[in-house]
Amino acid sequence: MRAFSAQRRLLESVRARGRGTALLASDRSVSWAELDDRLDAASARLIALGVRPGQRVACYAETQLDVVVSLLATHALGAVWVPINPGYHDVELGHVLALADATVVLCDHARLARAGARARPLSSWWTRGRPGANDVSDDELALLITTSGTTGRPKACMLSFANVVAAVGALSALWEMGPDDEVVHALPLFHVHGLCVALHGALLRGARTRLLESFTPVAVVDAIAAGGTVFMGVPTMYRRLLDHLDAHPAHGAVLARARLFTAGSAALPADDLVAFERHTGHRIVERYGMSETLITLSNPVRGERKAGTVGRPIPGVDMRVIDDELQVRGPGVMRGYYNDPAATAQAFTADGFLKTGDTVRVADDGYVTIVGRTSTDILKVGGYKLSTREIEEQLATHPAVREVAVVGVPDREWGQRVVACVVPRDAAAAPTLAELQAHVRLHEAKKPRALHLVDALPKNALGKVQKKLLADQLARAALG
Ligand code: MCA
Ligand code: AMP
Repeated sequence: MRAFSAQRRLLESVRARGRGTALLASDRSVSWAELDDRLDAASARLIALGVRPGQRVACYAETQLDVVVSLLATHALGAVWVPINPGYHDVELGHVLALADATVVLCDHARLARAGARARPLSSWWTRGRPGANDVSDDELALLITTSGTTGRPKACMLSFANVVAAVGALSALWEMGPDDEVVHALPLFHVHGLCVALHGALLRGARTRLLESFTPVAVVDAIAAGGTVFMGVPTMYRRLLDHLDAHPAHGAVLARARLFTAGSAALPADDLVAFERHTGHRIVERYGMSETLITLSNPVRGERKAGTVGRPIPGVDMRVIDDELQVRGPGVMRGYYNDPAATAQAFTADGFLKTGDTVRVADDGYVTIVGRTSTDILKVGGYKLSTREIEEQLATHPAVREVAVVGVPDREWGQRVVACVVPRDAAAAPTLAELQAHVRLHEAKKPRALHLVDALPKNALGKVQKKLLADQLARAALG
């Protein structure tokens, strides 16, 4: 008998489960059977809108149930889901839309006007029509995930059905996810962490998902009190949970009822792992991944969870370290960057390993520690990957700015903080931080949080700004 394709496995994991609850949102809950019906209705509507296999369906909306429904409908059609951060401004949105060339852009009402001629309302699936499904092969694209490169423009990672099903399936099996689990989902649905690890992970293993519209510590405590068993978060979320637990230590006993807490997207400070365990009895499982590779390394659920490490390769993943940089190969590694063979060629080695750009240390027992990034042009703020170049391009157009370099300095809550180092045109009329923030028309997380006025930027013999030097100087100044 022929094995199910990856796409079929993904859909069957929704279609075959019946009357139990699949999804819980603030105002309603949906059973697996209802989800199945809704995805049929949504696929009929997508077909009516002209969507065919391989075409892109973009989604520019806040977290809500209909995002999940349309995602699944897109999977059923063999079309490609392109999530867009709803916090994006026109420039960022324009880049993604130009890149994806989507047939439709599903939007919530607040965003319909911004998204151009192909925008359609996300909800209102109740039009009747014949549901569509197209079987596509494992190599066909399921997702295009945009990610910051070292230039101002994003790149899009091509993730196939096989990538998603094999890699997420392996990880969620390792984490022992199952129908008794309820995932407390507070992550954005437009990145790999929230979309693949949390949502697809739950769907593939038959776990319920409780969608929170946004993250707050109280919402997480309440969700676990109501039956949530698994929480996946970025380190900023754990920092905020810890502040909350310091103020309300009794809530530690509520969180203790969960089965599993995981962290990733940025380094979880070892102190926070220890403090969280003291409050809740739970030792967070830290893991590591990228939009380009899905999750490749994880601490174990059974076995030692080592603070300050991201564990070891998950089943199916090969890793090696060349010149301190981690390289990985495995079932989750993307097919390449969409319509960008040059960037793709640069990202891979000749023998198919992806160069992660992360500097690592490997202990004798094989546990890996992420030490930093090889490039100073990429920052992580609250788990969001940012390109300094994109921010610099906008700051450079401010009339009071002669030269600018954006660097990241360590930040307890956010991981890194965006700092603008500016040489003003006229020292007597230097720009203020507030002026620069107002000038940057990008997602909030990309706005500079501090301004450092300088007479000149340090440069090497080739005239390139020495960002590492700047960042080190600023970090030292902040400590002193
Ligand atoms: C942003 N803000 C800041 C800073 N940065 N304030 C002070 N200092 C900063 N450094 C403020 C802005 O002013 C704005 O405030 C707000 O934060 C908007 O940013 P946001 O990040 O949305 O903040 P939030 O609403 O407070 O939410 C924090 C958050 C969120 C819940 C931690 O950042 C988040 O959901 N992060 C997850 C990102 C993620 O999923 N990454 C995964 C990538 P105002 O409130 O005034 O608007 S996938 C990945 O990395 C790989 C595959 C992996 O391994 O997972
Ligand atoms: P993204 O492109 O948003 O998918 O981010 C991927 C990057 O996030 C990786 O290359 C790492 O730099 C970082 N990252 C993910 N998980 C971890 C972790 N557990 N510890 C440190 N860095 C991480």
